[in-house]
Amino acid sequence: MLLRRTFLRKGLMLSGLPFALWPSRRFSIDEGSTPKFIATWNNKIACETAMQHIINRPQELLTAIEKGIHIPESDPNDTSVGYGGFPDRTGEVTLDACIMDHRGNAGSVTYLKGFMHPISVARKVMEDTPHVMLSGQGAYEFALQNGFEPMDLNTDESKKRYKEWLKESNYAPKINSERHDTIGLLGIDKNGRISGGCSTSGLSFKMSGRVGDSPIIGSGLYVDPEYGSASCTGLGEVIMRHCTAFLVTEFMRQGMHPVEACKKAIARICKRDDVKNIQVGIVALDKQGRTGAYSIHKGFNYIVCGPEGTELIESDSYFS
Ligand code: SD4
Repeated sequence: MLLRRTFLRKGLMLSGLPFALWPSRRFSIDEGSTPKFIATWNNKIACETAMQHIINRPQELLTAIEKGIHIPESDPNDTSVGYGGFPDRTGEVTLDACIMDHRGNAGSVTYLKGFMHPISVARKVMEDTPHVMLSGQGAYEFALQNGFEPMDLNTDESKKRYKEWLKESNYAPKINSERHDTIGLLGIDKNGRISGGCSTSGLSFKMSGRVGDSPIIGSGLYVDPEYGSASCTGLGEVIMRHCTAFLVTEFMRQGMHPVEACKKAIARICKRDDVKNIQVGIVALDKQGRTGAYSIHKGFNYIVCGPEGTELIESDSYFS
């Protein structure tokens, strides 16, 4: 019976479903029911995969998150995560990911080449090493030693787009114009334990060696085991300078609802930075199972999957 309905809000359409217009706040997926998952962008299958896993194995929240994130990581058509992610300006696909469990343990990999599932390598770093973060060659060797299969992450499409990009070699990330699909996936189980993960190939055609916010604990992801979790997407350089995910969880710690916490963090960014051409989107989930999101500009959407069903929601934004 779980996952029995899929809802749409503000007229956004999910694949294969008839168009429907749901006024915001019409249904109660946000009212604190558990288990629940929330993800950046339209990562519907990832969220539902996580949900299905926790229904079958209620104790495995972290594995549910990991399995959910595997979906975009292995999707060749997702050009901002894992296999098929657009390369940097030297033609290399380099991946960033991190994970945090319900105790606040953390693992992360940055600038990882040649493996489809950086989220699983990050989890191994968390569980099997005395460190939080491994980078570049060291992360590569660690993955090899732990049985991960090396592979070419470029697809015909990503090679083609890279060749096209080389003609002008112009780097200017624009609001919502790239296919932004970086996944930040947060979850809560029926015992109120929260965990999260984040995975990306970063900005398309970035400088070689560039690392974004997504693998940085407190920037692209943070789990405060006592109060809530947050994950970010958008221009990593801005997200990192504001320690955005940590900031959101601190606001929840002060008693704010996840929506208010995301809104306040975005307002902080907008006050200090020139954000005319910069997009940042945040999702948050608190210890009571309540969700929220907010972005700088229109165009950010997110998925919530709970006992009532799955809902794709268009985020409210600072600029309308
Ligand atoms: C980064 N925050 O590497 C990521 C990009 C992103 O959807 O979110 N893309 O800066």
